[in-house]
Amino acid sequence: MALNHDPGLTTRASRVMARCDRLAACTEESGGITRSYGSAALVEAMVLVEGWMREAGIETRRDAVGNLLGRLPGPDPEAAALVLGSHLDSVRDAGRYDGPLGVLVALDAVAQVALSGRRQPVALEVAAFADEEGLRFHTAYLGSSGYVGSLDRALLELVDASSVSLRDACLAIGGDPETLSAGTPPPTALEGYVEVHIEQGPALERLGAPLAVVSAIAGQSRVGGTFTGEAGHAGTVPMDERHDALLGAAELALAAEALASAVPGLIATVGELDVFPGASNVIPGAVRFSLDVRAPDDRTRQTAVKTLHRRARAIAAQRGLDLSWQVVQGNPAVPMDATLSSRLEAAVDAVGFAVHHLPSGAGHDAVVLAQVCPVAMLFVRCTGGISHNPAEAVLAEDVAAALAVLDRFLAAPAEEGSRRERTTAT
Ligand code: HGY
Ligand code: MN
Ligand code: MN
Repeated sequence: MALNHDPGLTTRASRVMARCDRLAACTEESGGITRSYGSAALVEAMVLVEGWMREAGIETRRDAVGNLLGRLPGPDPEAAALVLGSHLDSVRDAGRYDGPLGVLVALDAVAQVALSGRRQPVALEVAAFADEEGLRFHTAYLGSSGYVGSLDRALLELVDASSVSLRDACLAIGGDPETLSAGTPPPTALEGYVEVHIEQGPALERLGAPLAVVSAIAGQSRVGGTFTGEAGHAGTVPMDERHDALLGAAELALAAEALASAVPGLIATVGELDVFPGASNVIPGAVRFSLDVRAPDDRTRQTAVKTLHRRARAIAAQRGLDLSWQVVQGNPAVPMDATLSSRLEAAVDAVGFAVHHLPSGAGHDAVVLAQVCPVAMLFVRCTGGISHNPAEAVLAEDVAAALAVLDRFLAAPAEEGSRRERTTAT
């Protein structure tokens, strides 16, 4: 079903895309999009989005970890809020839609409610989370964890590659570390969380469909470690006398690939290798690595992390290396809430699209919000399934489709509410 007959939606979709382009210019590295927690680039992006919220008559605030929140009050100031949003931070050399599309579609849909003057039974809160990717401090979901009040205060002492603490990054983005873990809205104040996000995979393109309702989010383990060997002269140390840390890390990366290729549903990636001292004529003395392991089934993922830890120890022993290994983060697989998802499905159907369901291999802030309220997600097709890559792209008509679905989704409770009022009134 093409929505291009609705000029309003087409115009709104174009505005969302233009705003994604504008946010893409907020970057800490020229020539690409990089926006990490606490960076001036993220501050700039937050200021832009806050301006767009205020233009729409939405009250804005920042919370203790620096998230930007825009609230459309409901009839009862104490009423729970339905939260819609995503994240504004990015990975390194990112695409422009991973995160911002979800924030800006949510903002546009809530702005539409404000414009309509329609009474909502609950407050609507647009959340622009300040850190989902964990690029700078290697712990994902800092923003949403701070929002729900589950952020471990010990993380404030983490330092980045330039020895800047997470505490200072929090202050730089307008957060207030001293009040962290108090939680912005007490968990009881959330009616639910809905996140629109690009699929970051090829399934929707293969289906020829613009949207899908997410069924579950895969569990994720993040490991940080270091192989330490012996730096030496590349021209003089015989091959059989070396303790080359990089070769240890390379063997681990290949072992992770082999294991994940053999176990159904398992995905494993060594995404980072920092080589020390990092000179062409020096045998690597130490290599810091990251390992990302995911699976829809938690037992599969946890077993894989243990297997790879054993393998890493064997590689270190065989090559005369030391090994440090730390599971930095572990998030269980998260099923989406059936009731909230069925409301999303009904909206997709009512707008005239087939209702598809997809699991998410990527992590999302919904993983954290699920700790305190029902969550649901809507995927938007992305070109070639490409993401975490500057080539990330979406179609304006698919953005229009997502807007139409959110409009319908937000209208439904009001109708239900008024239906409830009518029945009680009669
Ligand atoms: O890593 C992820 O799955 C997400 O992009 N944070
Ligand atoms: Mn994302
Ligand atoms: Mn991402």
